[in-house]
Amino acid sequence: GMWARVYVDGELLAESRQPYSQLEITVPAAAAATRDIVVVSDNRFNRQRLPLLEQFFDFYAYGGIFRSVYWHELPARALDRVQLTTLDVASGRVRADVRFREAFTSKRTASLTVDGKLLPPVKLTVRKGQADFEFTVPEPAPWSPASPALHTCELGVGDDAVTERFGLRTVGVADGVVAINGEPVKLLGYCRHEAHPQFGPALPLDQLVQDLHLLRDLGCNFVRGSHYPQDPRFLDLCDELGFVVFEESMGWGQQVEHFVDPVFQDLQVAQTETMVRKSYNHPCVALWGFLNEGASHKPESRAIYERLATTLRALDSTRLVTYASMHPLDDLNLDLVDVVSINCYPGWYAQDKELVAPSSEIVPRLDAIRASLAARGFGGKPFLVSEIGAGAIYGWRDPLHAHWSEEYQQEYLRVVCEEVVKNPAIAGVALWQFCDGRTYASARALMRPRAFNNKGTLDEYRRPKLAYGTVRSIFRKE
Ligand code: ADA
Repeated sequence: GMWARVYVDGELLAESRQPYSQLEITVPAAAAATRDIVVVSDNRFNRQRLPLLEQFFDFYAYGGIFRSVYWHELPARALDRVQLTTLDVASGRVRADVRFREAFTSKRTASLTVDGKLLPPVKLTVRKGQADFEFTVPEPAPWSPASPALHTCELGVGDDAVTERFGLRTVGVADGVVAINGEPVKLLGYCRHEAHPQFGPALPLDQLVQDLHLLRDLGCNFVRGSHYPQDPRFLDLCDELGFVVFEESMGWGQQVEHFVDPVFQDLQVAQTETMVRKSYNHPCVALWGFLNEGASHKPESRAIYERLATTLRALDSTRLVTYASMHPLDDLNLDLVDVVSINCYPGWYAQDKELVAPSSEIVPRLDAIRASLAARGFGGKPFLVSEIGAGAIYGWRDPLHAHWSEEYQQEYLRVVCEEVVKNPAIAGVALWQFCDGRTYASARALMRPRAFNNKGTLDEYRRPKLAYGTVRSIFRKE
């Protein structure tokens, strides 16, 4: 976070320009018994060095090392990953795409162990470091939110082996909503930032577990990882607990000046590729996204939106492509997506400043957005409310239910959740947001008291606000 250089034995080996992404470095062998690794990280804003990050983002760009660091000692022609794709859920038929770390061409015999059971050896024809084959899981159990069964596959080639955990499931669309294994699933959940006052973005495992237990308690089955790929351990837990995840590469409100910059474009594509390569075996991930609230209503946005959608589909055609748009009435790129995801804040950033009861704006606004989408030919795609919410300062109670009071937020989220649950035309919601999070006050000081985004249903220490019980009772009934 957010930019880094890695030196080994005093030599610069790598530079990281993809915040929240996995960085892999090949360290050359050396005779010395001990090695010296230095990571220099910097979270200052610098458009040239780090074009993916901007000062106007509404989340704090923490510095330092966010995620676990691993050292692997690898043989020559080591395996990289095995991408597993469900071909048939019922029979447990799976396709395995094997990638080695070197682009060699040869024939190899691999050992294959699935769920601890040794299957017959596999003959691999490796071309430019890639091979594929199919196998059948001996005792297949489908993955679903209600029953998140997982399988493991260990592939051994020569002196190397990799283990991948995966789920047997398909993602599609049925009855205007997202479907897992053909079964429609109404998505009820939250947007979540990886942040905590004591840990920054480097959350201990216990905190990841607690976050998911709170989401489960709230009756949620869905998380949008805003606005960057979440910790891989969090996705592991989502796999285990049966959450459906919308994973997106890092973006926030980028404009035409970014879209026309070739360096920005290439990095945007590169970080999106890294995200897919890291997450493809997580059954929890059902939706791929990018460029949260970019200027998708401008013609100049077309090229990069098209490139990103194409990149996602080329790397993984088994999931749904979307992006969170804040331009529901004039977005120019919705033909590219499988799911229309709309961020909107009726009754918070109120349209009508005179309104006495701002929450009365919510349902008419959602109806108007859907009508406009239908009129433009997007009515057949699932409609997901990818953000909606209102701010409340923890502990601020007010009998007049003023803006920023817990009561105001409670009433707001009640109206939203009731509408989402009862309206079959809404595929789901990712409420904004799970918990309060540190941001910058520079550009919007009067909208971000404490320099926090205060729209959490919990505060930054995960203390529930009044709305918690309200969301919980509505979602849990569903
Ligand atoms: C946007 C944005 C969020 C947050 C939110 C808000 O929708 O995607 O990150 O800034 O607005 O609180 O206004």
